[in-house]
Amino acid sequence: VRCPPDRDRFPSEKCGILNVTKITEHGKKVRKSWMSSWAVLHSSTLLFAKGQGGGTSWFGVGQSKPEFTVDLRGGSIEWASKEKSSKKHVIELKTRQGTELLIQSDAESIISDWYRALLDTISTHAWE
Ligand code: I3S
Repeated sequence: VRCPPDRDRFPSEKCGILNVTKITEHGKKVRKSWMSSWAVLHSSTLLFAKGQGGGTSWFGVGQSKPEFTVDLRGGSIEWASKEKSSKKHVIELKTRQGTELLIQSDAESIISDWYRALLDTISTHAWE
């Protein structure tokens, strides 16, 4: 996995391509729309940017724009139940702002690493 080229502008503890969809926004259910996205974890922020052409471009560098950022402070994660998605290896991420996301990868090792990293981040920033 190639990480963002501009490490000074976009430093990251972890990054990679994941499948992601919102399921709730500001407490309201929204229609699922899975997309493949660059995920970048930096400090207590998780940022998703739509990849282009296999992930070589990066916002600020190519045309892709940041899609959305998630503030992990006060958030929570769990493995999603079967009712939430028919996909394998799905993490449900809830934010304090009332946004819920599903994050998925077909590769178990990749998603397990993300689970650990997100849990670490959430624990570290829980009381901010
Ligand atoms: O929870 P749902 O409604 O079964 O989610 C599926 C739908 O979002 C579906 O889109 P359309 O209903 O717009 O065709 C997606 O293609 C599926 O991937 C969603 O289910 P999974 O189980 O893959 O999260």
